[in-house]
Amino acid sequence: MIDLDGLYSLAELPLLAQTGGSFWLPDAATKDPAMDPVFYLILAVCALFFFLVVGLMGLFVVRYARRPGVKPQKTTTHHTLLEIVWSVIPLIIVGVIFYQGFAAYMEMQNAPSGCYEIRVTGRQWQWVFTYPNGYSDDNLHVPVDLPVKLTMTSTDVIHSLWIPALRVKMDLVPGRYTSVWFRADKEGTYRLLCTEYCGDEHSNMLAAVVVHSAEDFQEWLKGAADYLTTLPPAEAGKILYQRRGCFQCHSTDGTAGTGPSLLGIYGRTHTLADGGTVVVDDNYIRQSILEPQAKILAGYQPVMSTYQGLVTDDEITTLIEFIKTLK
Ligand code: HEC
Ligand SMILES: [Cu+2]
Repeated sequence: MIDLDGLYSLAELPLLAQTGGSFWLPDAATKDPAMDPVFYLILAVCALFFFLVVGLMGLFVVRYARRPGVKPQKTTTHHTLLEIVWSVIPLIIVGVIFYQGFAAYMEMQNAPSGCYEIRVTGRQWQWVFTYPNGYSDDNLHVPVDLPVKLTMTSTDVIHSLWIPALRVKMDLVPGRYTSVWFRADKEGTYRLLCTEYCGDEHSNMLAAVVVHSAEDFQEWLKGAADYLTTLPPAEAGKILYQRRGCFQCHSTDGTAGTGPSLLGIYGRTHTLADGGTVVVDDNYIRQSILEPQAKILAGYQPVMSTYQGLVTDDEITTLIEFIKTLK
């Protein structure tokens, strides 16, 4: 039996504290983020009008309060110049905000050519980042100074990728692709959150963004998948069980969660929701991972979505070996 309080626990996912930055925005890990000036412009306009409106209101309440013995006088009902002024000034302000916002939005949407591309899959409740060499990780590793484009989709419900330090935020929608791009210009580790309420464990749908120097990144990418070949399969499977988020629904100590515990299931005969039975063997586990909806265990909801494309055959083998050790 492998000790599960090892390295790869959820508690380890860095809930990195915000450092630097202003009261309003965290320190940017990217040069000249397009949205910052727009944000401060809108904030300034709001603050200005807040004090103007509330200030005048207070002044008028005092100045024009009803007093005994003073009769209300007939006042002007209409003042063309004033009306033009209070229409045109806001129109100009709104026009400026629109222009600034639209320009920033276009810059955020249109990725430059030559981006480094990473595929992102959101699922309940885990991020999976797949690199051009086919390796998938649960954290986002990127090279510094290179534009990176994320092509994203979801296997279940809508999720939303948010990296405050890089000023990007975009929904992941099942059945279609969305994308964002950024260029990190400061090495370091930043936080990535899901910002679309997506079920029970939404608040734990976190990941780290690790910005490496160009050489470190290549080094990391070469070595990242090594554990699959260097560790015994069952231990590699234990790491994958954490990295692919199986632990969020399946315990290894016998307690049932969203999904059944994986403790001691190997070799047992299970009853399915349709009344049939199945022996838990390698093929059944493989099918449970790739086509979870094919055989539903009695007493559970069909909420596990497919890992098709998110685990390789070798990875499935290690997961099976890991499940076998859970006795
Ligand atoms: C969102 C929650 C969720 C996640 C994440 C999840 N599963 Fe499941 N899984 C379930 C549920 C619910 C069932 C039972 C219903 C069914 O059979 O589909 C199940 C069933 C299974 C079964 C069959 C269990 C049995 O006793 O018959 C296996 C094996 C399995 N999952 C493996 C995995 C592996 C491996 C992962 C990670 C790669 C994983 N699951 C991720 C929810 C989840
Ligand atoms: Cu989510």
